[in-house]
Amino acid sequence: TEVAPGAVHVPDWLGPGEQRQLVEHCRTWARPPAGLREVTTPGGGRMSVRQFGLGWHWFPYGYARTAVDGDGAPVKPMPPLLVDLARRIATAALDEDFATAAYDIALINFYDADARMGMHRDQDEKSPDPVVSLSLGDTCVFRFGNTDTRAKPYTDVELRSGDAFVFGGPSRLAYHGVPKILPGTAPPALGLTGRLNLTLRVSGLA
Ligand code: MD5
Ligand code: FE
Repeated sequence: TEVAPGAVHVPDWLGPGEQRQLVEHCRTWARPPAGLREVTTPGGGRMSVRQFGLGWHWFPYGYARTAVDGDGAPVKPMPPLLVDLARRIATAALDEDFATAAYDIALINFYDADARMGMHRDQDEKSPDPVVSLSLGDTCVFRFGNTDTRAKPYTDVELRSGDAFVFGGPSRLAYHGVPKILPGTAPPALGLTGRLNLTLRVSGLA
């Protein structure tokens, strides 16, 4: 379903078995060193979403190869399985071939029942290639806005466990956020309380 030009929701991209495997991988990747951590904003606030990176680590507002605002350890490598997923999903969703695109970042966000992500744009990547998002666990309300302002108009979409979403073309720099998690909606077989979101990106950095 195309929500806006270049913004495509692909429900149920991952089957139940693939979702379980990916949650297991995330548990492993989230362990120290350079594991899941809290992110502090330049204003001294703390994001309610906890996060870690593979390939690169994001901090407000840039990328590093070490967990600069965490334990300082080298970031784990970008797993080939995520590179492959990103290339296949972007190619399936958009009218362009991303089979060799240089996906080199996975940012993995964990939302508990009360976590939110405010409206923002992802503009710390130097490449225009699409961002591929995968959702696991609890359903969320995802708010897709517009390119000009963080205010209305926007479209609210529920993202469920196993869904993919691709942000490319004119939607690559749109404002977006996660105003709400729907607690207790994760598939029971996942054994996950809360929501995991993987965003697969091309840094365009050396
Ligand atoms: C999430 N994550 O579900 C959200 C949505 C983030 C982030 O926003 O930065 O980690 S994935 C959505 C996304 C990524 C890049 C561009 C756009 C949406 N977009 O243009 O709407 O945890
Ligand atoms: Fe974002």
